[in-house]
Amino acid sequence: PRVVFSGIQPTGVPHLGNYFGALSQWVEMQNSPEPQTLLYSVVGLHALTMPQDAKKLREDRLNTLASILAVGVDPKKAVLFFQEDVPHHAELAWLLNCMVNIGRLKRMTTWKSKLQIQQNLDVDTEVDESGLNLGLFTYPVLQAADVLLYRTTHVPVGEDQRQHLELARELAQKVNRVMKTDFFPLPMAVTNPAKRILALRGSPPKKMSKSAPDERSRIMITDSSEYIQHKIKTAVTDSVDPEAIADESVPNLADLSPGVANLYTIMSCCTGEDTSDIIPRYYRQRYGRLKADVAEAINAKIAPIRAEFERLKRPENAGYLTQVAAEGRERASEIAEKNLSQIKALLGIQRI
Ligand code: AQP
Repeated sequence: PRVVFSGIQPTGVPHLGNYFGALSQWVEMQNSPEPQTLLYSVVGLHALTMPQDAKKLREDRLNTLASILAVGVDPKKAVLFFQEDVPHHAELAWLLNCMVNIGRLKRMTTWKSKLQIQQNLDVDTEVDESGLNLGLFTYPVLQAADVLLYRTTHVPVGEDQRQHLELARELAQKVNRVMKTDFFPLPMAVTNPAKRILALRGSPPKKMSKSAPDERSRIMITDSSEYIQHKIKTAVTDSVDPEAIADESVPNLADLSPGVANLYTIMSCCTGEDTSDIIPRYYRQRYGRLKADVAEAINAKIAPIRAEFERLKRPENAGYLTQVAAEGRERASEIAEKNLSQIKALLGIQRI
């Protein structure tokens, strides 16, 4: 049977990128008739690789758990837990750290872009590596540990996580080869490139992100209808006057400027309609109508999620969230304990 693992950082309320890129797949997989174990985790240890305010982090952990439930993850079907409640993640990460070299991690691009943000640099500027936090540098190893700990076969994630998963596969292969075992299955990324959502602002365009300083660059799954309208209205498009375009042929998504293409992508993710069916309805018109309709489509999609989030966050439901987390911790720990003790035995450091 397949084992599915995926995680999300408690760095803020999830946005449309997190939702379409990852969370909606979590829900989809949960409804598959295949025999499977599903593990979904709020990964606090990963959040600590960037500076965090403890009070905000405490709040965001609960918001993230409530968001996962609000989008429709069913804790009866999936093991839903906080990574930091299961210490085996950090322990396996150490074991895997002993099998990776620095050269391999240097080829990852995520630490560079996070360090650029931290050091306030442009994309093309060289970062000062001496300021690189060791935890941020080995983030992909911890992620490999998250996945391998449960002998995961499938990992539903956004497109940006592919390179990290590649490392998890390499490490699985390495342990299998060195220890002459087939203990680890090779985990497979389950991604959907059509669901990569860009930030609504900023140039050059980056992916929509929870921790980007400008809150208007992302739409959170709890935003009000008015706030969604405002953010979409002020989203960056381009300076082309669509009404002055002479060419009457309908463009492809790839021919459009990133900001405009992103609006079509978001609309398509919300309605399920293909972008090639949407574009002809708006092409060669000013962006106002497209933007109004995109905002409406987003609101229609997230209104029920927002309402459920608000319900779960009421004080009387705090006990329910604690209970979900406690049950998740117990179920995840049981699998983690069994697997990690086998891994330690393979490596020669089992209990005597
Ligand atoms: N813009 C995006 N489009 C599609 N998928 C995305 N994901 C993130 N951004 C987009 C996917 O969401 C899942 C959870 O992400 P994460 O919280 O673990 O960390 P992240 O990828 O670093 O996401 P953020 O929102 O940008 O957080 P911060 O700003 O804190 O780093 C992952 O599966 C990711 O692929």
